[in-house]
Amino acid sequence: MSEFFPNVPKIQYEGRDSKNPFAFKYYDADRVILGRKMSEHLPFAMAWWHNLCAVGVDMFGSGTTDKTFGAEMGTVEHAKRKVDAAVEFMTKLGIEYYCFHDVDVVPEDPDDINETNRRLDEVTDYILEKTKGTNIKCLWTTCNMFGNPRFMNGAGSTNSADVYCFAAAQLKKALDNAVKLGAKGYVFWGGREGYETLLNTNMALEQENVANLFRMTRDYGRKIGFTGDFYVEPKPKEPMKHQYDFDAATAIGFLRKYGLDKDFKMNIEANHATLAGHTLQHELRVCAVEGMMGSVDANMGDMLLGWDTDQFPTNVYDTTMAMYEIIKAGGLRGGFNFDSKTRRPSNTMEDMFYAYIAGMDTLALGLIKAAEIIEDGRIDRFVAERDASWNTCIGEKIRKHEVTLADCAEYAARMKKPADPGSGHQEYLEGIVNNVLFASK
Ligand code: XLS
Ligand code: CA
Ligand code: CA
Repeated sequence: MSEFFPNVPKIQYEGRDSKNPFAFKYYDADRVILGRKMSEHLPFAMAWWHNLCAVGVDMFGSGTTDKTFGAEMGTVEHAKRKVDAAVEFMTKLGIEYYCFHDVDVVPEDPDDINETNRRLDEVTDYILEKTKGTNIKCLWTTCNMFGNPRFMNGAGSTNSADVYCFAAAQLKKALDNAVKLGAKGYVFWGGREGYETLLNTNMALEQENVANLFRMTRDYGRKIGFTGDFYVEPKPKEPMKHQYDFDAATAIGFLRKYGLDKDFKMNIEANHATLAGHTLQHELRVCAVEGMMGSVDANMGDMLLGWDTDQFPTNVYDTTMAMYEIIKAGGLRGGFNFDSKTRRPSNTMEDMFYAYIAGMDTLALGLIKAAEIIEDGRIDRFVAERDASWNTCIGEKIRKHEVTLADCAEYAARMKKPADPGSGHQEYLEGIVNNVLFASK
């Protein structure tokens, strides 16, 4: 079979001085950082929907990119050519994982879910056949329960029990496919699980129903031998005005309320973090603190735009602080899924490679720099010193619940006035980060 990307060679690591656009400057898969290979720190994944399906349509204009891959769009033949293109693309970049929604891999039959499921069987068989003998595998799968008009009022949070059952049917099939493809995870992104107005919304009922759908999916998955993680992917808004999985803290609280926190972890997307008014680092820190670090949707937003632009991550400062959190939490259970799309005018096949090379290199550089910050030790030392009072006699007693409020007040009365708590030294610490980032070695 002829190649889909004939102008692109296998991408190799050539180092930071290379000017070759088809080479990694920082991602060196076998290089060992803090005792693990870069490829182990950074299990990269390709998002089927952006890379193989999206053609550059936006609200003001039609597609700019040809993703026909030599077949008529919307046919099973085209679905198979996308599999071929995926394998070539991933092999050339050395990417091991892929992620997909059910309707990314097959065209949905508008009238009969049984026909959609038959197509899913055929094309997932084809994925298995084409990836046999390679190291390409499924990171996570998910269902598109937001695009079709039947989901306009939600899927798990819909007002219609019939639509809810339809969502359940898609979930059941997705779990079957997760087991078939050996996926490490299943993602719930609640695109329509929220509301436009509380005037027509019974929030208590809707949240109860969403939890029930999570529970039934978990039970079915475990029954058929799915041993991976279930993930919730928080997002505060878009498409809905308010989405129930607003941010990591909200989603984790929800899972705990319904006793689902053992089977579920978080899938944190950088662009969703900023839409929620947080940094990616903040969302990852919440996951680390709560023991819910799962997987990452690697991308970035634009601070001047208030929506989900899904740009490739090219901001080294952000990836450094993200990798700092991830390394300290012991790594990801999942991987780094490039839920990113090339800009509409970046419309050549080569642009898809430039984008992935830039994204992979930016995460690799973030990893290198985060490891340097940790090895440098000044920031960790400062935080430990800042909190030193919690290791003193009174500090320890408070932490161990050995004193009452009155005991603390008595201690304060004896002191008369507390000692100066000490400077936060923020600018000094920011200077250290810049020093590590930009000191040339
Ligand atoms: C949309 C989400 C979506 C999920 C998977 O904003 O990022 O793509 O990752 O359904
Ligand atoms: Ca995402
Ligand atoms: Ca997104």
